[in-house]
Amino acid sequence: MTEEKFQKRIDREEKIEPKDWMPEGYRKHLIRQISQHAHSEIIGMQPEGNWISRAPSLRAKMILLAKVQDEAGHGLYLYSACETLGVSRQELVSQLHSGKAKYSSIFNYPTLSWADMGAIGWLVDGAAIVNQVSLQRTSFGPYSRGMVKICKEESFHQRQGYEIMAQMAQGTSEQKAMAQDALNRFWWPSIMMFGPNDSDSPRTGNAMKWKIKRKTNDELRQEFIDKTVNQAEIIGLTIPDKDLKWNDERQHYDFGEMDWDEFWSVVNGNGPCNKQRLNHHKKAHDDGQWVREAAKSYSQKKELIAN
Ligand code: BYC
Repeated sequence: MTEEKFQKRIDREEKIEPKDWMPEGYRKHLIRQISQHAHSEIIGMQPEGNWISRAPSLRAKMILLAKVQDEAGHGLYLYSACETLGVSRQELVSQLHSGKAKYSSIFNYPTLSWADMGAIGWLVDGAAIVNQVSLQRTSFGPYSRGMVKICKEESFHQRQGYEIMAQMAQGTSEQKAMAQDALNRFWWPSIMMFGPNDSDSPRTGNAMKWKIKRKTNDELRQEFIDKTVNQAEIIGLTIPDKDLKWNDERQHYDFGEMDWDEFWSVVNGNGPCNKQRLNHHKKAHDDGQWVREAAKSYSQKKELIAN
């Protein structure tokens, strides 16, 4: 098949499946994006895992524990989808460890208080949903199907975060201040999750042509902001952006400029927790070596018996 025929399949909205012919660029683009998405889910367990043992009630602890486990599951769906493209899990993990593969910048910020669990669920999962709802229609079958499952769980995550924020915002003045402080620290990093502006996004052109991405970084960012402003107002918290203002003509909120130096510094490995996150992952991976070896010998033994 030629690239031209492949493009026609994409334009007809046909899903591309792992054994179908695909241009090498399409395959590589998907491996990059899906693996970075998987790494984000797995590294994303760390900031919240930090609070499991300090959750303020048994109910809160059970919910947080379930949420963090869900993130592990999302990572596994995504690694499996990525492996259908002919890359091994081992290769993907070593790309993460060497710094070749990125993961979402948001997980390089520390979680300093219980309110941060609220801010992450509300804003980070909220931003992830906006992005992932659009990815449900991505052109690669396994990625698209994975997104459908993930979105269902993600909307529960967003609600549990918003519930924490709403409760704290209605609590004592100290609790309200904690919620506002978490919003102040997580607002801009959440906006940064959508990536560079379209004019500075080298990957968007091919991603849109191949319908891997269905909406651009700026379109999704605007969607997230439009939907979140009202949620903040309902619970009486203030979004830390003095330029945030409804624009009647555009029928969207106008908003301020992100700190792009901070964004690129975090993306390039120099955020507040980049080293800590990666070192923790490397250690957990090394500590798990015996489990992988045991599983391998067990399956070899089973195969021997079966033959
Ligand atoms: N952070 O040309 P661009 C979750 C990189 S986790 C880091 O716009 P693209 C959750 C980008 O990779 C959800 N890097 O690229 C888990 C590229 O570098 P490379 C995570 C970023 O791919 C636990 C370069 O900058 N979601 O829900 O078109 C608890 C140029 O960018 C970032 C996904 O991964 C960033 N923020 O667009 C709670 C969604 N932004 O690869 C929640 C899937 C950009 O050329 N991914 N870069 O070296 C995507 O939708 C897209 O890949 C992105 C970037 C929007 C992230």
